[in-house]
Amino acid sequence: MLDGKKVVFSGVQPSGNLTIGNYLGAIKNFSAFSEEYRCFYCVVDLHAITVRQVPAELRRRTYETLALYMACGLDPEKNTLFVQSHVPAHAELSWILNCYTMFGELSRMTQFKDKSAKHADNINAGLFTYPVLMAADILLYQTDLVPVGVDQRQHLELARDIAGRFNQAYSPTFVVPEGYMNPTAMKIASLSNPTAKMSKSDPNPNACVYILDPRDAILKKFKSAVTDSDTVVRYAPEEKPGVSNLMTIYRAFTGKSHEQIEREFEGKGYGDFKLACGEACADALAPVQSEFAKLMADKAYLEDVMKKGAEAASYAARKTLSKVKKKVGFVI
Ligand code: AQP
Repeated sequence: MLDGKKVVFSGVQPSGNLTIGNYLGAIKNFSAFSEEYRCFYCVVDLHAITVRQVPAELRRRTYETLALYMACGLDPEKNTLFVQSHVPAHAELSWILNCYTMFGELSRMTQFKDKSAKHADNINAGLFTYPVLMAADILLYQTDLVPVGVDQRQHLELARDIAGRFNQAYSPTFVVPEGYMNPTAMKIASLSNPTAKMSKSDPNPNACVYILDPRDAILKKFKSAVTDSDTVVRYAPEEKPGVSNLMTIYRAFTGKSHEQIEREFEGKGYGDFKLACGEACADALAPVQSEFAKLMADKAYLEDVMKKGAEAASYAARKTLSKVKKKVGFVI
């Protein structure tokens, strides 16, 4: 609890152009918590450097990610919006928690295995200990609820284990957080390979629809989405992963159920369905894109939001960090 409210924390890496996976699985859900919870939404730039970034692009994307948070409805007066590297407590707690996390636990993380395979020339220690930094992000704010996509479930479980272990070794210190996964958009798959996650770092731009893609690009990407040789729009994730993924996306943008979608496209081909998906997506993203353009035109305002956010986050984070330091026996 902070200020008498339960706490929500989540973050997005500025590691590429944000996709509709990031939007539907995470950011779109964030504003629903703003009234009832004390919300911290972070641009996790420390995480982003676990994979090589071009410095100028990382800097630009950090502003863009913050602007996208706001364009997606996060009011900086009601939510603490900040950049991870502006609050040194994240890195400090991460080091301490490293000493309470087992090598074996980190070795089992599937994201580490996937990213090591993708970046075989740069399997750095940061990539390995990424989940510990994520645990520090969450635990610093005594977070109750973490809205994330299903790909983060394993990391969240580890954060819970680390919190429990620390609490057990000393005395209750951290709130053990729960995940919140939007049941309608836990995992958005790639449009080119529907058995893989849509990922902003995917080198194939047709695999992803980016939040900032222009309307014609969105329509084109949906048109070329991989489906199957059948013609029936039916939800069957194992048998028809491409069509089922498009149905998940269409449902998330329109609120229609799978049954309604199946009825809507009965007797029609995939062409009509893909066009409807593209239009629903482009229509939903249009207001986000125009708000984003306005925000990006005012860098001073974005910097003011970052600064105020970092101050508010640091204040909350320091409380937990000094508690932790005392418990482990540091002279403070
Ligand atoms: N495809 C997805 N479907 C549903 N949710 C998703 N998220 C990411 N992809 C999907 C959710 O978006 C939030 C922010 O993710 P992140 O930036 O911290 O890193 P990530 O999960 O590794 O996302 P990406 O897009 O795949 O980034 P890269 O390519 O840099 O690794 C998280 O809540 C995540 O669950």
